[in-house]
Amino acid sequence: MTTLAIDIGGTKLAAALVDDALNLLERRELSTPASQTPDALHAALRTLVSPLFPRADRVAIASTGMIRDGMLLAINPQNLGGLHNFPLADTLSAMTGLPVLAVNDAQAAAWAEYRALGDDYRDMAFITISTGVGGGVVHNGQLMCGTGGFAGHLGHTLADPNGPMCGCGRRGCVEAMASGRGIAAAAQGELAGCDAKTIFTRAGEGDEQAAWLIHRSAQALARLIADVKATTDCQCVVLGGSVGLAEGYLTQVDAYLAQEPQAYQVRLQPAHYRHDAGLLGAALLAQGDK
Ligand code: ADP
Ligand code: BMX
Ligand code: ZN
Repeated sequence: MTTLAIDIGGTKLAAALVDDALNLLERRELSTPASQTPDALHAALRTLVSPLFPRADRVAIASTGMIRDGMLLAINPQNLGGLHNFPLADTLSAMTGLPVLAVNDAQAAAWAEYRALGDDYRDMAFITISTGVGGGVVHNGQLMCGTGGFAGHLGHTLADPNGPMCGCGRRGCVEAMASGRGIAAAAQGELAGCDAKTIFTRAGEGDEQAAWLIHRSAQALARLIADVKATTDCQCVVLGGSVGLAEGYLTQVDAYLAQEPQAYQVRLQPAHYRHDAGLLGAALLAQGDK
């Protein structure tokens, strides 16, 4: 069977045809529309999947937001151009005529990365540092989704009670400081208006403010990881997303984590499936693997 896997992020939309052996047969990518209207997302998804779905047997979606009964409910609507909710499964079902499974992007990625770890692992966490900060937890071999889909939203735990407002309505979330948007939002002076990718480039060129913004993100991440270790006693934490996978980032997080007491130390590694972890995790779940 061939799965049309779709990954809906705050910055980019990706889609790929995936076979049962998890090979990516064809992959496409578009920017996520910044409009607040569901119509814009609908149109972008149609453009993305139209060339692919005639060759697919089912659809598997990994999407930013809390996914409940096939609906996308934003915790942080700012990450989706202000869009609060969107009928994800119904939209793709009407568009393709195929059966549809939808799951949160970080939960999906956690499952793919857990399966890539091997038999010695039962407890792990995946954290994406991307437009937002998302998370997925596998506990005793089971992917935690929660009764309402909110489980593992690690980016909305508290980093600093005096920190910046988060788009979820809470002050000082990890996401508000450590995510791509959080890094960009704190930039001042000549870096004001730059995105996180540009800030990483500037840090590489020796810009002190850029380096400080990235350190602040890595430090918030390390504290989050120590909290996750204390909550789940996970055997490893896998980092993904374009910020999480950026050169040198994981090493900085690891260095901050090393400053925590021994009990909070945990193995950190980059996502085995790199930027495709969400796509492949959704495909695996649609294959009935869980
Ligand atoms: P999404 O959130 O849509 O899944 P990404 O994982 O690509 O997408 O994350 C988008 C964020 O990552 C943006 O804030 C962007 O500026 C930043 N980014 C993209 N590429 C890089 C890079 N090479 N290095 C550092 N940050 C990056
Ligand atoms: C936000 C939240 C999570 C998501 C995470 C990473 C929304 C719309 N999204 O915390 O559900 O997993 O961002 O998403 O509330 P990404 O767009 O950075 O991949
Ligand atoms: Zn928040």
